[in-house]
Amino acid sequence: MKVIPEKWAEINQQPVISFTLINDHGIEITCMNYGCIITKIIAPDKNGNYENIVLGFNRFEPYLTNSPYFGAVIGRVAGRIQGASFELDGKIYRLCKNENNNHLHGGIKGFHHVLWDAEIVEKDEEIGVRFSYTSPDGEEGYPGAVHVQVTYLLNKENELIISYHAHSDKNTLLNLTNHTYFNLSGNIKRDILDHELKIKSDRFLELDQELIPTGAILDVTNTPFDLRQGKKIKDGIMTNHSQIELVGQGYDHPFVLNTHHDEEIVLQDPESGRTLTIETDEVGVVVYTGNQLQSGMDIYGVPSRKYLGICLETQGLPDAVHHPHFPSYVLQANQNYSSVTKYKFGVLKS
Ligand code: G6D
Repeated sequence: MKVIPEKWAEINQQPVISFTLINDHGIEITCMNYGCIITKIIAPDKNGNYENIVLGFNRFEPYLTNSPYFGAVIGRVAGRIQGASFELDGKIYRLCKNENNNHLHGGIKGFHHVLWDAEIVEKDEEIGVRFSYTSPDGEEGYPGAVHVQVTYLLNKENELIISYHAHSDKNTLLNLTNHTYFNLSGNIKRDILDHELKIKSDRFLELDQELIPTGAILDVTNTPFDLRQGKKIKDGIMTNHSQIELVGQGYDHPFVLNTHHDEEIVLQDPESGRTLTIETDEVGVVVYTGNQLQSGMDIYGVPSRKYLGICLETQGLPDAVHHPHFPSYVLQANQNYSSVTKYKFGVLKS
């Protein structure tokens, strides 16, 4: 079990450091202090071939200029905030409009675009990196100075545990997630259409034309969103369901989880035999099938295209600040924010 730090680049004369976590079974996770971005995860297939299972870039620069949030921690608020404004304690806050008339994924200088402090963690049973950042009062239009800590730990059970902790000196909003795109085929040999996804979720959120929740919480029964028994991605999205068509012929939807720490999300690729099991204490997960992945990016030597990766962004329900019946993501002053999501890498039993 070891952590290998390596200087990768510089930004504003500050070093961008990559950290490679390696456990005793050969699982490797590479991340960096810019955006807490996960750039690579190496895991075995059913034949013991160790290959990369996430989307990313071979060079640092595309992460600065042209990344669809590959591998990044998203904040202060993941998802969209309608009209790029919200009211809190009787005051109106105006955020940057970085997607048409709305605010997406924490804005232009969201947590994916800041340099975090990093501290290596080495324990007998787990190793990793603790990233920390203090977002100053008013950053991207949000109230409160918020101190955030994100810890990645890799253990001997082939689990990556991401834990988030934060506190603010004023009432504010906080809804953190990780935006890694997974592709279990290995070295991006294929797209994710033949991956199978199982989610213990009876309900999902309806989206409007701007991909913002309408407030309606819909039953998955008899829809392509019923993933309770597992479903091939292509069988779910190659349908004419209005919500599937709305987001560009795919999923880009928040699912409300029925349960926690109960293998509530399982992604698998039958051809490689790789599995990814996700457990979380978060209320929901946004499933995004890379519907808007454009051509023109080099993803570890593979030209970018639609459906090349799938995001499973465990988080609060998007735009909750405008939907009182959604669980709130208001962080009260001096209240402790904490959240944990566990990713377990495995192979199908032959
Ligand atoms: C698109 O609508 C999707 C988002 O959910 C995703 O996070 C982003 O692309 C990368 O805007």
